[in-house]
Amino acid sequence: MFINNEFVDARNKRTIPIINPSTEEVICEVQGAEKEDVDLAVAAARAAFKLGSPWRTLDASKRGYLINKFASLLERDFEYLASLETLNNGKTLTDAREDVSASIAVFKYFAGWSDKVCGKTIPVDGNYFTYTRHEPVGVCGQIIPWNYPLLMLSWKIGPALACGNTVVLKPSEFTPLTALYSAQLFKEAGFPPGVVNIVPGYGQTAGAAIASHMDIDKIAMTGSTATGRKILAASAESNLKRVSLELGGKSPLIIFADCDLDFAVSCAHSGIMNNHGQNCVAASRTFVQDSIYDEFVNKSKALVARRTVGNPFDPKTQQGPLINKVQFEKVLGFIQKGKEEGASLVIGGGRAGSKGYFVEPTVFAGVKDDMTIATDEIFGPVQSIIKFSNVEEVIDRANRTRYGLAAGVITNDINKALKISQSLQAGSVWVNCYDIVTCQTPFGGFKQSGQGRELGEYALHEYTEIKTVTIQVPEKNS
Ligand code: TXE
Repeated sequence: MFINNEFVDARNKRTIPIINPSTEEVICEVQGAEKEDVDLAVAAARAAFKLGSPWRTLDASKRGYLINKFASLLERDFEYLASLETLNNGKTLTDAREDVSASIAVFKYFAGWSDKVCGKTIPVDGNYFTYTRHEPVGVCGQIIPWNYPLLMLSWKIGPALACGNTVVLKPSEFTPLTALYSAQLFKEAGFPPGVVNIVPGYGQTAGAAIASHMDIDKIAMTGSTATGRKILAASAESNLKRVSLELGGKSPLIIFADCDLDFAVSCAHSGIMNNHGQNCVAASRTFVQDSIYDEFVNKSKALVARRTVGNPFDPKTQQGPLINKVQFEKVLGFIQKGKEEGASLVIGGGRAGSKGYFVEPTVFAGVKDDMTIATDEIFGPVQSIIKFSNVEEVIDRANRTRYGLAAGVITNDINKALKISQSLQAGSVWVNCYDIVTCQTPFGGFKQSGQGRELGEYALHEYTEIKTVTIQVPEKNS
């Protein structure tokens, strides 16, 4: 683990085996942080945050310079990072390269914000001069998942550093390798010791220790809704640390008969199949208008039949393995449930190959709103195609979910697009496109998909405290 700019062992020397999901073989062992290791990392982050410390007294523009320097080191080690991500996560090398590019963009974007986080002067009543300061929150605990390991690190650490915080980040116990590799790049870029600390470890131990820590000021987490609930409860029961959560989804993509059908089929296909369906905004409920339904299903089947599954390092591969045995069995369990509950299996539905956690890309038709595959987050390459007839009905059905992360609509009718985008309860709505997430735009969920927003200017609010300073003045003039 990386504490105070040094790699150190866990106090109790326990390690975690890291598995290659393509082969089920152990790549290496990493240190498994527990509470006492988290305590050390928090102490380092707290010391780095002390008033008068090198980090607190650094010019804001210099923070931006260091973040940019770090981004340039990611660029230098681009191929290594992409390969490491593919080895550890199983996503295709093509996708891993996109993730590294996107992570670099996120760091560069937030580097630019470093010296632009400003307060206001406010014309208050009375003889007072009042201004606000946007101060860093302090020590930030950050817990990230396994589906986009480096990218999630960038979403968390980028804005935290831009605003002047210090960080204790726990990568997923399944995918800590790119986080550990980039740890040394923070040192190389010139960040003072203790500003960024990386503690690989299990959720129930290291994660829980972060969530309930009395000396962590803010926690940001991406993962399941169940874990999000635990984190909120731990905050309430410890020190009421600030909490931002990015959780699960069951996002609707609504396709009207007036669309360009081939485009809609391909958009819906990549909307659910990207990253093997292990994507919080996966278009996991494909609503298709009745008059084009059968043709849509046939074309979706044809597209899935051509999808190449296999070695993620092969440039021809479009889909690698799922992340681990638990997810593999969970996804196959959902497929079984879909069949039992009466959905019609159009293609796929089984394991692909005999080694590694590969699942065939799968399409279900005839899916009803109350079937488990239409209500629960599957997090696998399973498309559920659902029939609808009109605008009012589909809005109501699309919103009937506990989640609210994302949604999409495909139509050539601007009025339908506007009505749908106003009516859906989702943090992101895409019209005639899907899964367009950029570093400049806020991202987060309505309802049980989370709290707060990441990316864009909005992310800065999650990483700053606002202080109002009021000074008595002898006389006030307009
Ligand atoms: O998630 P967890 P899992 C969803 C998806 C998936 C399901 C389960 O539906 O099938 O969650 O995945 C840490 N205190 N998403 O079990 O457990 C954990 O170590 C503190 C959606 O892998 O939520 C990891 O670092 N931390 C999602 C992180 O939480 C705890 C991405 C996420 O793991 C903890 C991943 C605890 N008690 C899964 N328990 C998305 N929104 O993109 C676990 N963790």
